[in-house]
Amino acid sequence: MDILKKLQSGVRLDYEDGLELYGLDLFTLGYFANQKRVAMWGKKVYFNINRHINPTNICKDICKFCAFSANRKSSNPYKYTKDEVLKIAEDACKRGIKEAHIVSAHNKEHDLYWYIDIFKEIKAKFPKLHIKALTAAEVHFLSTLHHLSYDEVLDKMIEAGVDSMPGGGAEIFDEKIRAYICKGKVNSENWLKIHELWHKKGRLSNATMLFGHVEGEKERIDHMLRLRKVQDKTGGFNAFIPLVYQRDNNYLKTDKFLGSGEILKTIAISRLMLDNIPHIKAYWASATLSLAMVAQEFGADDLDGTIEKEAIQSAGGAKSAFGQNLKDFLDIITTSGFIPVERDSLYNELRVYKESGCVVY
Ligand code: V47
Repeated sequence: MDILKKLQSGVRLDYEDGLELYGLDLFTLGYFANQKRVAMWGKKVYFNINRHINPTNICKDICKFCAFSANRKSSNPYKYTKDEVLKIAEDACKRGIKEAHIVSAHNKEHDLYWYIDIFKEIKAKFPKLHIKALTAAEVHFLSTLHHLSYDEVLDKMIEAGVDSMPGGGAEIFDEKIRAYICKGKVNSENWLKIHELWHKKGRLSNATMLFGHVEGEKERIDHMLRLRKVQDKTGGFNAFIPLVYQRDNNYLKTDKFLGSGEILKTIAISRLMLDNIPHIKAYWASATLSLAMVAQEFGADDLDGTIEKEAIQSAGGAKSAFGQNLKDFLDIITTSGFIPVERDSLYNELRVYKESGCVVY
């Protein structure tokens, strides 16, 4: 069957189909991805009110693409104390933040028990605050540090109050590219295994893909299909997040500057290939808010959140350091002809806006 017929019939697409999709023109791809998006979510655009907290940037690993780590060109090593993290969480809660997204570098001075204490204290003080914390790369680092199994680390996270896991550390699963860009980090098989174990404990998580560096279309499709396979087994991924590579202040040089057409194509293809992952997040911090909004016409249905303080993409050159205010979200979503929907971290709808500032429920 030719690829257009496959898209029309809605059959599941395989690896070869994925590669063929890149050969289609942007608007054909957008048409089919948008059809799926509208069938699933109508004209709703999801976002949440969240706060990123990155307790340290001192890292034992050396990922070529990372500008956040203190090993990088603009080294500015820091390590928050527990009191500093608690204060950030407390201030954020006063401003109405509903999710703390806590991820960090791999630093043995911030060991598992350091995090466990923090999570417990945050949960005790702010029981309604959703804690989305520790990437699979951190889980791997902490399990190695303490000679604990992944299961044991995940159980301790749950006991301490972690609600969901973020999708970071996935980068690109292809082993050759991974060895080149982030040797020493959790391998692909273990990244997927950790999420599968987490899902089997009844918990949800997200999955990212870092693209626009030295990988190509083949590695992107392969990455999506490895996620789809786990999702077939567990159903535990809430959202897929294609992260646009930021090129400044790091050691991963690329010839190309990823164009907006290629970004939109990849987002549209992810909507078409990942037929079992409910949400596709166009992460405004890495794609820019304007392009993330356009991506809502190309298969995405989510923008991520207000973030307040963004350290990873902005270290690499993105204009995201100070987050995004709620009014900007509401304005850009409504003036683009979509319906803003504030969600919680698990995609339960909290507030649907009819037009900027006007709450439907
Ligand atoms: O894993 C690092 C990426 C990720 C660069 O789960 C870079 O809801 C672009 O995972 N250019 C961390 N990306 C961020 C992340 C995330 C963000 C928002 C929401 C969620 C979620 C997860 O940032 C890392 C890495 O892949 N990253 N350096 C860079 N130069």
